[in-house]
This record gives sequence, C-alpha cells and structure tokens, in this order.
Amino acid sequence: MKRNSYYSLISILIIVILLVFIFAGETLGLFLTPTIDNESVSADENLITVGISQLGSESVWRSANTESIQKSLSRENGYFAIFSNARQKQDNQIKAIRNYISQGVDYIVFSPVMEDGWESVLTEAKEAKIPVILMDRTVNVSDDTLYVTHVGSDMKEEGIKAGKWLESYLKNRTFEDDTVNIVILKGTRGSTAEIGRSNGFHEISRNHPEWKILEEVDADFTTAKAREEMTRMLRKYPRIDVLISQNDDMTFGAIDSFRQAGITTGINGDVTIVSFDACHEALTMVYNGVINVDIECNPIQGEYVSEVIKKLENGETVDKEYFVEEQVFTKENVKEALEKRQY
Ligand code: GZL
Repeated sequence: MKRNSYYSLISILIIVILLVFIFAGETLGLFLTPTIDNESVSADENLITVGISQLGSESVWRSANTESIQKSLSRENGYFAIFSNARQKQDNQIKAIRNYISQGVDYIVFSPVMEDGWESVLTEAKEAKIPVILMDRTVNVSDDTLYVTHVGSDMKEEGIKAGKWLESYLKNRTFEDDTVNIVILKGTRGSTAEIGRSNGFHEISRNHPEWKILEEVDADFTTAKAREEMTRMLRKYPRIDVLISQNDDMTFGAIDSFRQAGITTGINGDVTIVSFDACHEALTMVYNGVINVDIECNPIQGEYVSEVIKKLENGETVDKEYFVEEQVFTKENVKEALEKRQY
C-alpha cells in the first residue's frame, strides 16, 4: 500500500473513532453534566454539593432564572454547584439527574421541562437519600415525597389574573358582531407554565360566551415559533381582536408578525396583547403602549432555593411550596418597575 493512502486511511480511522466516542458520550449524557473532581471540592471547605438541571435557555426569563440560581448557590455562599443545560429535552434532564445521583451530591435542584415522566428517576434519588428541590415548574407524581419543596410561581393564578384583566378591559368596549376573537400562543406543551396559565385563563373565559377562542397553538415559549404561528393565523382568520401570549419571547415574535401585516397592537391598536413574564424589553413595550398588560412571572428564585437548603441543613422543616412575589403591569404602574428591572 502506498505511504500516502496508508496515512489517509489512518486519519479516516482516527476521525471515525473520535466521532463514535463523541456520539456515545452525548448519548450517555457524559458531556452534559460536569463531574465533581476531588481537587475542586476539598473536604475542609465543607461545601454543600448541589446538582442543578436547568431545562434550557429558551427565553429571557430562563436566562434570568439561571443567573439567579447560580448567583445564590455560589462557593461564597457555601455551595459547590454542578450545572447542566438540558436544551429543552427531558431525556437530558433525566441523564443529568442520574449522573448527580451517581456522584452522590447532597441536593438536586431542577426545573422540569414538563410535568410528566419523572416517577422513576425521582424514586432513584429518594432511594439514594438525595433531597430534590423543584425550581420554577413542578412535576405530576403520585407520591409527593419524591421531592421536598417546589419554589416557583402559582401559574394558574397568573392565568386567572390575565382573564380578569381582560374582563375588566373589555367591559366598556364593543366589537363587531359582539364577538371578541381571541388567539392563544401557548408555552411548551405539558409544562407547568402552559398548563397553569391555560387552565387559569379558561376558568375566566368560560364565563364569557362572547369570547371566541379561534385557536390555541403551541409555540414552545420561543420568538421564532411564535412568529411563524402568528403569521399563519393572520392568514387564516380575517379578524383577531386579542392575543394571549404565554411569555414575552413569544409576544415579540407575534408583534413582528403583526407589524409585517401592517396591524397595530396595544393601547388603541387593532389587537389587544396580554403577555406573561414581564421582562425589561416587554415592560418597555407596556410603557410605550405596544403591549396592553404583562402578567409578571418572577424568575429570581435562587435565594428561596438556598434558604430551603440551609433550613434542611439545620434540620428544620420546610414548606412544600414557596411562591415568589408577582404583579400585573400596565401603562399606569410600569414606570417604577421598569427602572428596577434587571433582566
Ligand atoms: C415560567 C417559566 C416559563 C416562562 C418562560 O415559570 O417556566 O418558561 O414563562 C420560560 O419564559 O420559557
């Protein structure tokens, strides 16, 4: 065999072996979850080791939530935190949690991408005597001892707030043929935020036969998907009066689509917009009258999680549920919040 073809064969072989290794590593989640190496967690520091599985980085809200947990569970505060981003895939979260269990962390903190499918991995954590704290979203399990506490928002209450705001807003407004045409952009199907906000809003909307919900579509909390779905719905429905958008990132995509179609939104606009999260960019739009109302969902949950862990470390009992403080923002009250909003 000629020397050159020998070398090219060897290099092809090396590339193939590398690709197999990377694929196997990704599949087994080996690259997703950093490990605790002994040098980094010296015993005398007496750090509390926490495995954190964050569901993704799909929205402004999520980035703020991640920053909050990483800031609170810091080394200065007595923690050694291992962090993994599941890229919106439940399998990646399950792999990360299993990895944390095998590393024998002291606590597991995670934001479940959807409510179902956690029984077995949480049973493994319980059997390993590793307390699990839910952050942001929650899980649907038959045995609620599979997690110690949920720190997050009352999402159903957020949906009810949206419905009640729309009720009061529509009281002195009339629409063609006395029907209010509504479309809903929903978050990740099966997530606590999507389930809670949908159920809460429907609890109010079912009292209004004049509210016609033309379509509810899953846009996965992302700007791109929302833009795509809103463009499709604008082609499909001759008149849309109200958009309920289950997070600000989807609202941004929908507004792009309205603008493309020459449709105005917000105060005195063609379409009334109800959004959720209340991030800085959206609150600026509320202030400028482009979004009518923003139902706050507070991502700053790290301090609550750290407080729960410190209580558990001291052998104190903790509540099953900790809800964070949240408001409803309109043009009338948004200015002060806007000046303080960090995300
Ligand atoms: C709400 C959280 C949602 C936000 C979205 O608690 O789960 O997920 O509303 C985020 O922005 O993507």
